[in-house]
Amino acid sequence: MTIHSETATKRQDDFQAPPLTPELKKQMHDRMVASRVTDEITIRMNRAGQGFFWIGGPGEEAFGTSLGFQVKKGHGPDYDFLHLHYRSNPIVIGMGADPIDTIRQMRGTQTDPYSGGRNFVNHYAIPAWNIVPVTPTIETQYVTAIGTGIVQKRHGGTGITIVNGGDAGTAEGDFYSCLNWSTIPGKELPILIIVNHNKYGISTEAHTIQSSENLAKRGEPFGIPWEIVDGNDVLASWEAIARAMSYIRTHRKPYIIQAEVSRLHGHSSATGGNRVAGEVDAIEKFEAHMIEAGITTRAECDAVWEKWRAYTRDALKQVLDEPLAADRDAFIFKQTEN
Ligand SMILES: Cc1ncc(C[n+]2csc(CCOP(=O)(O)OP(=O)(O)O)c2C)c(N)n1
Ligand SMILES: [Mg+2]
Repeated sequence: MTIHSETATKRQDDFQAPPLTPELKKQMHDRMVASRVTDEITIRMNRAGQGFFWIGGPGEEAFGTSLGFQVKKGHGPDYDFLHLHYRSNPIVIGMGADPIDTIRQMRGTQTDPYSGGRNFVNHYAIPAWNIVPVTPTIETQYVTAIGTGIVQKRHGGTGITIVNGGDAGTAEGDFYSCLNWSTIPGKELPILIIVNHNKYGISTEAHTIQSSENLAKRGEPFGIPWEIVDGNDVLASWEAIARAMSYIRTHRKPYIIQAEVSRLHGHSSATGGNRVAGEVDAIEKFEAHMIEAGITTRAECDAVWEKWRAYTRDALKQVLDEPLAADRDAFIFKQTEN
């Protein structure tokens, strides 16, 4: 692990992340599998004509769940605000969201609590947890994050703003607006700026567009501490997030994490949604670690997969009987009501 800031390094030298106990690891594994299985069933729904477009986060479970478990969850400026993107289901399911609600949004039912069936799947909006509405426009979340960052700077306390997005999006000006606004002298903002680097923007390979694979370093001229972490590794992700959060909660200043992640099913249903060979699978990696450490067994892991597969199968059956969003719903669930 290398942290690229003298201030952060000095302060964080003796930093101890909250311990990842065996029990916590098992709970995290459970939510990682829940998230993956939810992606798998929503991909199948798309294929079966039961939902019209799929996009999600298979491959981002290690980093996302590590984040979801460390969020200070609640409503209002004393708690963390989350400005997420369409691959953030591991974070939200990690925070405790029920997979049936993701299936509802995929189906477009009135019972979808995030948008009443009016938005794409994995486009969350959860007022009780400060999850502001996810938009399909990439990178705009790095600008809305400034708003809650300002509120929290003025409010004080330990609540922070978390913004999450992809590598290609950092080429848009919104990313730099976030760096700029969060480092105004004396008015720095408590924002955890995350870039999930999966090496693609839809079908464009990052190396054909970006001058460097190191996007986090772009915070350096702004004086923002940054680090790059293996986002497929739970232990490394857990520690990086803990370190960053501790810095931001205490100093009320921004911090950048670039998480190297896999993209296990391509971009979305627009590119087919098939499983991609040759990418590291974070859940397989975590299971190997836990089995090796004697925390769990292969049979126990299989039981977790089977539990969530049965749960999501039953959930889908239920959701297929629920009413679809209707024309009249166009004027309810407006963002102003969140
Ligand atoms: C403002 C805006 N421009 C373009 C698009 C089309 N678009 C959707 S996803 C995407 C690529 C995003 O890549 P990246 O930021 O790396 O995130 P990833 O999907 O790889 O997680 C683009 C260009 C969009 N949704 N919004
Ligand atoms: Mg990408």
